[in-house]
Amino acid sequence: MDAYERITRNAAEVVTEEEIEALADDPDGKRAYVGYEPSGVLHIGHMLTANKLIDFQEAGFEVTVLLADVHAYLNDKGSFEEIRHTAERMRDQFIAYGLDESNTQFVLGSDFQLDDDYTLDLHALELETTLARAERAMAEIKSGDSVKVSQAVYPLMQALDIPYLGVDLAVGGMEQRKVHMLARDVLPSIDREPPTSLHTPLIADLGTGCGKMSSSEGVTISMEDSRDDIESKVNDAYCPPTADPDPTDDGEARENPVLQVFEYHVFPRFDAIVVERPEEYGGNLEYERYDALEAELESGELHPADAKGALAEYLDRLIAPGREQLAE
Ligand code: IYR
Repeated sequence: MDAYERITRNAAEVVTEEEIEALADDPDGKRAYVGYEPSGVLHIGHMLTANKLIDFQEAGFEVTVLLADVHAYLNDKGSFEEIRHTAERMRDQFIAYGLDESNTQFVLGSDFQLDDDYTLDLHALELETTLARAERAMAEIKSGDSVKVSQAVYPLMQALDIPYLGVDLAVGGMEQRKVHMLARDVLPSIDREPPTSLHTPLIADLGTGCGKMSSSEGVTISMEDSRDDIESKVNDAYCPPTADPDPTDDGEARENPVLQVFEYHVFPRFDAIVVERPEEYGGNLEYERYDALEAELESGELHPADAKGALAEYLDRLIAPGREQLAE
């Protein structure tokens, strides 16, 4: 797999292909980043973009992880002291998960976002952006109740992080895309380059196959889960024998989250997947590619219960190092 293929595999969107191709061909000094609001422990949402960062490292990029303490504060996630404490604990979990320690720079937002230059540039962006635009950019990150001024400042700071961190490319889930589009539009107004970005898909809730898997609602998998927790969550997961299930009776779109977790979490991190089956049921199955597993689930060769057994096993392997690290 060449650098471009590795970087863009499993991406829902890249902005733009030409820019990413040029970066992939650039021999050195290229940098990608993701920002995370610090929260208790790493969960499957963090792991999805972390997988992408691992792809970037394998393609020769340097990687920055922004532990966005000021953003979490603006998003009402607790006192500043609590958030900062959480941020420090997250670093070790990212390393346990598989980010290459020698090539990952961890930066706290408050290390540079409170500096004079940053603050003045932020005010310059505030002058260039309508409230309505800032609010729209935030719609998928924070929704509901009445909008606070902090929610208008938040996406402008996220845009400004890109030049201040000196990175070439921003990675995030699809819910971050409007912030990155805002960054493309407004940064040139303060003489900064429009940034390149890459977005990972949203994965449906494990239990229902609807909506988006998140730590705040529905079923999620985190580094705190024991092997038994993982097995029971995966056993209860929605997994019809198709990658393209029908909508619910209420017309809500559904995905097959078991297949999605195989595609976006398991296959990128293992060379081959073995599904264990007793001899009388045909013996073990081995897959080197996600497509082959999906095709055999569709054809009936692979039973959902056996797919779930394998999924729990491989998720546990991904989570075990972080779980051990948390226990220290
Ligand atoms: N908005 C992100 C957190 C975040 C991401 C980046 I990239 C930043 O530069 C700053 C914050 C979230 O929703 O978690």
